Amino acid sequence: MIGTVISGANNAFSVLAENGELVRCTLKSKRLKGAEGFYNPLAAGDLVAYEAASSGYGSITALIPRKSLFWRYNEKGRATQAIAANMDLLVCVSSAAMPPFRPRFVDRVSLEPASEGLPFLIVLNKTDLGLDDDTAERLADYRSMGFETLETSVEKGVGVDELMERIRGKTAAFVGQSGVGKSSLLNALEPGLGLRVGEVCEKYARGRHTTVAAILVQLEDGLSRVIDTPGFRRLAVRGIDPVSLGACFPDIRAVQGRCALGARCSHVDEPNCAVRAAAQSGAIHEDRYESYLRIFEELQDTKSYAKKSGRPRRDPKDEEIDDYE
Ligand SMILES: Nc1nc2c(ncn2[C@@H]2O[C@H](COP(=O)(O)OP(=O)(O)OP(=O)(O)O)[C@@H](O)[C@H]2O)c(=O)[nH]1
Ligand SMILES: [Mg+2]
Ligand SMILES: [Zn+2]
Repeated sequence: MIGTVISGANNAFSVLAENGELVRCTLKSKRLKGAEGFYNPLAAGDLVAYEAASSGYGSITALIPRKSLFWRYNEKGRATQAIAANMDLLVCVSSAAMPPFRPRFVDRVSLEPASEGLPFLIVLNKTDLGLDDDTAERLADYRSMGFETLETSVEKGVGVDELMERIRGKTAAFVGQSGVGKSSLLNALEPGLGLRVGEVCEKYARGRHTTVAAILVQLEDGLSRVIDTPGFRRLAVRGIDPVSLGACFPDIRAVQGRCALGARCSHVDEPNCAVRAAAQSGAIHEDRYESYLRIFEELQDTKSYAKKSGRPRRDPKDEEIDDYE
C-alpha cells in the first residue's frame, strides 16, 4: 500500500493512508530502499510503500522517488538530512523584526528551489512590528529579480487570505529561522490547527526552536497540505557545483554572460567581470554579491577538502553561530 509520511523519526513514522487513516509504521529493514545515503531515511511529505499489519500498524518497505526535496546538510552527522518532500512550493518565512530580517539567510534558502526548479515564495511576516526602509527596499529588490514575495502579519490578519490562495490545492513546505512565525502563520490559515507556537527570546531576538520535528498537515479543504518544519539558524550550502552557483542567483545569472572570461569567470577577482562591476555600480545589491562570495568560498572549500580527504569537511567556522547579519 502507498501512504504519505506525516511525521516521525528514527524508526517510528505516522503514515497517512490513501483512505485517510493514520498508520503507525516502523521500517521493514534498517536500510530503507530508496533512502540510502541520507542522514534520516524519511521526511514529512515522503510517499512510501508499506505493508499493513494489525489494524493501525504497518511496516514501510520502500521510499517512492521524491519529486522535490528540501534538505539540510547535517553538520554533526556529516550527511544530507531530508526535511520536507514532494512539495509543489517552498515558502521561506522571514520576519520584519523579532528576529530581524536576514536577507542573506533568504539568499541561502533560495538556492535549493533555484537549482531544483521548484516554485519559491518569500514571506515577510510580523509587518505589524514595522517595516523599515532597508527591509522594504530589499523586498522590492527580490521582486525585481523575479522572486515572489508576500507581506503578512498574523497579529493583524494581513496577507493570510492571499497566502491561503497561493497554496490552495498544493503541498507547501514552510521553512525559515526559529521564531519568525511559521507555525503561527499555519495556525492562522485554518482555525483549530493547533500547532505549537513559542515566544521569541527578548534578549537575543531569537526563536526558541518550538517546532521540533517537521509535520505535514492536510487542510480541511482536503486538497491543500502544509508542512511545518523546525526553525534553524544557519544553512550550510552543499551539493551545488561552485561553477553553477551564479546561475542560481537570478540577478547574477542576468549579467554573467558579459564577463570577459565567460563561463570560466567565478566573479571573485577575474578581470572585466560584469558581476563585480554590477555589484560596484549597485545594479546588483552588495549584500547579494556578498552572499554569493561567501557561499562560493564555502562550496570551493568543501569541494577541495572532499577531494583531498575523501570526505566532506567539517568547517571549524560551522561551530560558530552565524546569524547572517
Ligand atoms: N507581532 C507579531 N508576532 C508574531 C507574528 N507571527 C508570530 N508571532 C509571534 O512570534 C513568536 C514565534 O512564533 P512561532 O509561530 O512559534 O515561530 P516559528 O517560526 O514556528 O518558530 P520555530 O518553531 O521555533 O521554528 C510567537 O510568540 C508568535 O506569537 C506576527 O505577525 N506579529
Ligand atoms: Mg514552529
Ligand atoms: Zn564574472
